[in-house]
Amino acid sequence: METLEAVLQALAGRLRAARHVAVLTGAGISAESGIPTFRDAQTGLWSHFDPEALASPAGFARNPALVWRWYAERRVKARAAQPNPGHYALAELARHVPRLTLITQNIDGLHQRAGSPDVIELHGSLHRARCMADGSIHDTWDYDAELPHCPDCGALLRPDVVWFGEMLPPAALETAWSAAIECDVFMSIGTSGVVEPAASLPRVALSRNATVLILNLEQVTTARPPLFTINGKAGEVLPRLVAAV
Ligand code: BJW
Repeated sequence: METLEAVLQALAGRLRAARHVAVLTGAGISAESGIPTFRDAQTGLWSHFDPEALASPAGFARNPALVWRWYAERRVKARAAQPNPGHYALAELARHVPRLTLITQNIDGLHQRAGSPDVIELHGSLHRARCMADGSIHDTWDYDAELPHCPDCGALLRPDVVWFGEMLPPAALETAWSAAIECDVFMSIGTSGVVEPAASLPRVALSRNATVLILNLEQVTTARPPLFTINGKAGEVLPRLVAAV
């Protein structure tokens, strides 16, 4: 079995030669910032809440105040959290490769706060709300209201996130899909890889002969070249990888 150092050196070589690197991140990269993941059995957000009830249009229609309370708690937690070495390492990597497309399923804004430019947010943002009537986007709203309303037209606002059964933002999905098709190296970091269409992106990259890394605390797939897998913490592994580039 190859040592972690050997895998990191091999990957660093691929990254040095790459013209385009694509990175997909999930809840795992923010875990070391203290933000609970979705599916972690002990501490995951969804061990306390029913996701279908909260992260779906039907759930919001049924109990908008409960859904808003869930997102308000998460927004406060995200604002109080700090980016961790994993977020910073990806921001640093962008300065060492000709082109890096950073795609995230996270809605916490921590990549941006770590200095990553042009983050592709596949599932929206905790830090925006959307008017239910005309779709207008709001960066601030009445945070104290149990049910915030649009300052322009008075209609109900909703979190500007993507719930189950909803389409992803078309431009973000197209950019992510193109990056998976075109990149030389694709890194999937801290995601369980069960939620589509994001889960398909590493497979698309692999089918186009990119080098693919799956970095996760747990075993999520079997290694076979050009697929690298590393079981470890993103906040520990990514700084070592970027230092080797
Ligand atoms: C660490 C770590 C450390 C921990 N270091 N690692 C095709 C087949 C089947 C179903 C579908 C399909 N196409 C579409 C669907 C339906 C559905 C879907 O995928 N369902 C699946 C559950 C089966 N998809 C959709 O509905 C999507 N819409 C769509 O496709 O529209 C068209 C369409 C609709 C209907 C039918 C067909 C087509 C929309 C998906 C939207 C997902 N939204 C959410 C909520 C966003 C807002 C919010 O945050 O509240 O996005 S759900 C939730 O899951 C959230 C996350 O972004 C997403 C992914 O979770 P993630 O990031 O992977 O987190 P975890 O917790 O699952 O994993 C963390 C991982 O980190 C773990 O593996 C740990 O081990 C690891 N880890 N610490 C490294 N330190």
